[in-house]
Amino acid sequence: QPKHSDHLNSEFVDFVSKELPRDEKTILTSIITLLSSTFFKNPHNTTSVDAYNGAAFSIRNRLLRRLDGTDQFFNSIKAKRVYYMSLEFLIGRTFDNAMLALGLKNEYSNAIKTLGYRMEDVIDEERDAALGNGGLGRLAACFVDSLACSNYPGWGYGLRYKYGMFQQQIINGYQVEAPDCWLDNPNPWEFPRPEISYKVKFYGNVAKSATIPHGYTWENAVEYDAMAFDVPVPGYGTKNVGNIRLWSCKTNNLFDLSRFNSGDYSGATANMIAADMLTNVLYPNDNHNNGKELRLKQEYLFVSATIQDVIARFKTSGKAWSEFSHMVAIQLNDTHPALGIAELQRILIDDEGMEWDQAWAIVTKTFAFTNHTILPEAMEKWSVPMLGKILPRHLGIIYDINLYFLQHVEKLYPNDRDLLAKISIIEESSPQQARMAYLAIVGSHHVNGVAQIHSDIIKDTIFSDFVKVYGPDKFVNVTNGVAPRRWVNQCNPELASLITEAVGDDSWVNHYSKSSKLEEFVDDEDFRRRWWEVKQTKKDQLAQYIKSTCGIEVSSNALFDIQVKRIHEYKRQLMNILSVIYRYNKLKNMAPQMRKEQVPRVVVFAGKAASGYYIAKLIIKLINSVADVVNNDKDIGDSLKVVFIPDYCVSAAEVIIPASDISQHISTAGTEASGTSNMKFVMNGGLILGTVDGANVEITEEVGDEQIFMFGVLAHEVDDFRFNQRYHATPPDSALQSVFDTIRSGLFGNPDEFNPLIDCSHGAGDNYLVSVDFPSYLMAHDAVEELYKDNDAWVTKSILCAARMGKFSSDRSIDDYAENIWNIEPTAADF
Ligand code: OX2
Repeated sequence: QPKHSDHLNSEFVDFVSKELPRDEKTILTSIITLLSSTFFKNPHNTTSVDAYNGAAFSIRNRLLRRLDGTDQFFNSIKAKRVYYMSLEFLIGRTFDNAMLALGLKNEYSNAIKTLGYRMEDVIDEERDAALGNGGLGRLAACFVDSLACSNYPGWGYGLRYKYGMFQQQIINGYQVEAPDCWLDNPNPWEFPRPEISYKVKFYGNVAKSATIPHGYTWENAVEYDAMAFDVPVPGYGTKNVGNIRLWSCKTNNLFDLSRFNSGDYSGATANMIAADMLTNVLYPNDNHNNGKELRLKQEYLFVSATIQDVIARFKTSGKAWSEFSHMVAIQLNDTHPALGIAELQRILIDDEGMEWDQAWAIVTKTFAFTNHTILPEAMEKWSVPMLGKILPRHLGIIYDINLYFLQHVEKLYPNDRDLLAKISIIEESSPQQARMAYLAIVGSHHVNGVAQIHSDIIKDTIFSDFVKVYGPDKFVNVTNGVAPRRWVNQCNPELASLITEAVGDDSWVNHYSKSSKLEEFVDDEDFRRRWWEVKQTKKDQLAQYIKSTCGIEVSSNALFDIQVKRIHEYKRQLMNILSVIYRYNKLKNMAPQMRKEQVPRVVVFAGKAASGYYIAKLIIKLINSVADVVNNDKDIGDSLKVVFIPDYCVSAAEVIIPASDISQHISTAGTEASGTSNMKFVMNGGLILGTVDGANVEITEEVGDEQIFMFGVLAHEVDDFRFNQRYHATPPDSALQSVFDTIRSGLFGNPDEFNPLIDCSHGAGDNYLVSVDFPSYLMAHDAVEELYKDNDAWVTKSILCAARMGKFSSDRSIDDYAENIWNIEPTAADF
């Protein structure tokens, strides 16, 4: 560390310890300074992109000062820290969120106006940071937001993918993927930290250490460097600023000059390209694992750099190793970072010279594991030969962890060979597979599901053997939540000001249960009118968005019926579009006068399908083919419109969600662990049409079952249908049959193309019970329509539901984790 002169030091200290002035003049000057220096612009060639860059970098400078202050503050009080390890952070945009958090949106808007731009347009210049697939990644983003807003000493750790979630185009009704080059423009929301980088090894072999008694050395490995980028996370209404530290693999040092000199140009860059690949792309699979070698390497690069960084920070505290788990809590966001367990054990033994038991005690007091799914295709398993090749030392450690674990099980349940085989971390298939969920359970002090029904199901099914071994207390529930900052205050300022009025101030933004005050206004006619006007405004905005993204005109007087999420069989967008076909047929068969009396409806879909997921892509095609027919049918007009909005992403969700009258969360019972968009819709005054699944169950408990449209079989009934031969042989009911007939008639194009969809909607292929739930689903739709005719009754439900969503703030989720799992305390930073 260079020593500064006292004089320089005191100036510097003085500068960083003062908050920057918050007046408009200072802000305008900071933007102009950035434009004319950093961005090399003058008043004649500045565009709205430049205005965005100037304002965004100006905000970022404020955030960085606070991030540094926060970090130093938590160091000074030697706070226990929590690290949320996640391969995905679906952040979306930051600019608006940051201005609101700092309470400077008006000031920045005025500065932007002075420069000749409109804030709305400037906000639209920002590219989404789409480093995640769906719910799991967005949850991680909401959680770091809550950590920051509630003053917890917590950071996220992740990977800085050069290409995020692919961009989805719809061409002739088909999904076409294009790369997401989100880093083409300067990114104000990351700060490169070249001084923070770690070596990460792959391949090679292990040998007994000559110096460390129980240790091994890892030799002949290929080494890469992971470098840190810090992404500040603004806290709303607090000085506290959190951080997501993202790792990127360094490549420049891998250029092979000697090969270049000998004319071998591709050889000269081969190693660079291999390194680059490691943090190049996000795997675009939601709830699906495909066991690829590159993915394993991504996971290990992430895990190794993170654990090294956490240890380095722990060491600056000067505390003894026995204090490690009092200073550090690590949450594993699904099994993707589960190798961290083996990595920490390796470092403690091979580098720090500990004995196995001492190291293992530290590991198991540090990690906790969140499970997000019970879908078998999502369970991570790594082929043992592949693990052994890429991470030879870790495979050895996993074998040892398993050995000691199985010895423990054997003591509890002697001679139960079956149990040992079922519970072993190593699955005896050919080749053998390492079950990462099992490693995560064995290496963690707590395991949680993400909604009560899901936490119950994992204890009763996929993890029941572990409950036998560890007892029930290791398995807990933490119901998911969403950040009210983004999902109400930012995306729906119109509604936010109504809530502020009801509550009396804006304290609900960080204390969301205060929104219960809304309930007192449910009989206030003027308030109800304004509540409905807000919904109309948001529907108008969505209608505009639909016009500009799809070229379709929709009437905002229609009922807006929305299903937006990843396309997946278990989420049953297929059942939705089949019901749309049914509705279309029904309208077609009506006398024109009667048709006019029906509640007009706009059915909105959006969502990406994994690039290799054939059925999901075919569902998108069917939706678009149906939309084509329905939207161009003159008889139907505004009675029914079908829209597939392309490229669903966080910033699109911010427009779509506030505009729903009804939203659909219709997964087969037992399959959606939680769902989180359901919470966002209700907070924005939308009602839910849903199954008894995931967080729908707890939302029902909170808002009351008379407020919500629930249908379908229950989770415990599902297997009876799934594996029931007699049921498979039963033909679909007449409504569903008529829909199949329509598809087969060729109305939506080549009917053969859609045969696979018909096959998985009835009989033995109907794994997600579309045909079982279809009749009750149609009835639920009728109930929705009936209620919508009575605007008063509808608005009442809308207000009551929104008022009762306090539980679903991610601040509550984070408080639950902090208290029951991490044992950490919030402290408002004092700097
Ligand atoms: C998702 C789950 O499918 C969803 O139900 C849940 O709300 C979300 O995680 C956040 O907990 N990949 N994505 C998920 O699980 C996995 C695995």
